[in-house]
Amino acid sequence: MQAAHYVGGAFLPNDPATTTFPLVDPVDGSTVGQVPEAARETVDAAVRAAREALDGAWGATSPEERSAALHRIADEIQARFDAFVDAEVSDTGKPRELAATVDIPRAIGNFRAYADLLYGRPEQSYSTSVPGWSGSGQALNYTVRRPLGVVAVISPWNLPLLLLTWKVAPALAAGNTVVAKPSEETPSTATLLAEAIDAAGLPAGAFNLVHGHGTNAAGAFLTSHPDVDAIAFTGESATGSAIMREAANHLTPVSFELGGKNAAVIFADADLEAAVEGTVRSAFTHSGQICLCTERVYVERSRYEEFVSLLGARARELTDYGPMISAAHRDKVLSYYRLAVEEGATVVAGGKAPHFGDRRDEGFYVEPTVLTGLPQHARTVQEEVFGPVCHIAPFDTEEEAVRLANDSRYGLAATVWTRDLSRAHRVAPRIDAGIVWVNCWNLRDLRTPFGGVKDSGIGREGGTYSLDFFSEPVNVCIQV
Ligand code: NAD
Ligand code: 6OD
Repeated sequence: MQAAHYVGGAFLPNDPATTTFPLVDPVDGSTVGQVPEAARETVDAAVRAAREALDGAWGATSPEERSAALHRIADEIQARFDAFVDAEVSDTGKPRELAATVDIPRAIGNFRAYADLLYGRPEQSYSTSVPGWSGSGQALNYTVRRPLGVVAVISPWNLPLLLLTWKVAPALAAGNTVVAKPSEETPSTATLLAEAIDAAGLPAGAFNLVHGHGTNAAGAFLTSHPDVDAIAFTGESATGSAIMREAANHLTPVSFELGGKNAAVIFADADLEAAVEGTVRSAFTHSGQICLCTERVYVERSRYEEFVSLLGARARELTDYGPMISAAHRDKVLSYYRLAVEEGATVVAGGKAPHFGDRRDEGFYVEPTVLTGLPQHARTVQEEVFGPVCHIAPFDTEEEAVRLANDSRYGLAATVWTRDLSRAHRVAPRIDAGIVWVNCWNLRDLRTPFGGVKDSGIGREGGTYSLDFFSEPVNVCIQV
């Protein structure tokens, strides 16, 4: 899969003069391709193309036409399903089953959901009466929504197509044009998406794609661009801060989905087997490289030892897991494994790089790891690792459990495990997080609000929340 920029309805040729950087297979560290690095002029051309499409063919579309276009994009992804799975697996090293059951179906689902959500949005209207007004004082007020304009979409490497389309679909649905920059680590499914959008027959410039790095490169050229009307970003909290500083210059609105240090709270009355299996999924799916993954587990003291022993055993059993995205990320995760020991942790499972005796030994793997024994203020308990690791600590009361779960600069997601319905209703809304799952994890309904509090984000996406962000309400007042 050869990554390419897609600007104004055409793929830009990768000629010998194009600056490129290597695409690395995280499974064995080999170089599998070259990715073009967008110069500032390429980003400018993409923004220009997006502006022209907004003032032209895409800007003139009706909601019905946009809905049909989004369904056609979904059809085109479906028609290339295997190629999308191959590309996602190749870029990330994630298990094929994960890409085939989550990443690519969800990307299709994102387009279908917003194609359908375009309808049935109630808008406000008021019959107004202002006594003493010099005219009739009678008016009809109603609200119309119009697109924000040219939207920059910047996405990370962990769920490359899922998270890119999570923003591109509602942005297009609301009538905006898009310039997207995927992570430099995972350019392939984004390029295939441009092919699918091209085949779906969207007007030139409605969707544009540039590849490249973030800092002082394509990402920053895009987010600091004076003709970009909104920025939708998913990635690290520190990157969000950097982008916000740039956005401040033009007062560009932002929607941010950022980092997490998510807590699981397991009460003694929980179905412990379900809580263990749920925590295996929430801590180790995609080797912990999902922003929603659990890194802090709090278990009521009477079941603590039992839970630690069961989760440790399950972590040691895991064999079919993928690598970290890069050597740098592997090194970061391993540095946290070492730090945890320096901070006094007991390593219940994992704690190092595995040895497979095959080509994966050249890749970027780390073992699924379970830790105990750290104080709440330890860096390993407070900082996002973004790897397959969780720390387990005991608690004695419901009050303490809530306090520990909330003792974090992050607030993205949490899970609560209990059979006591009243307790579930009591505890869930007290946790500082945008999403609280009870007796499950990552069960998604695309109409629900998605996002985080504190350092985990700004705003909410999903359902009408995304359509609201990507559009501007205009009040029309007609005297009658
Ligand atoms: P990252 O912040 O390093 O990069 C994300 C994207 O931003 C990439 O495309 C990158 O090139 C670009 N970028 C980097 N610096 C930039 C700059 N100065 N200006 C403009 N663009 C810039 O994140 P990552 O390492 O790709 O992803 C992992 C992080 O993302 C973790 O912190 C994880 O928690 C977070 N994440 C959050 C969510 C969520 O929904 N809250 C989802 C997925 C990942
Ligand atoms: O499921 C989603 O819609 C979503 N935005 C997931 C984010 C996962 C973070 O890695």
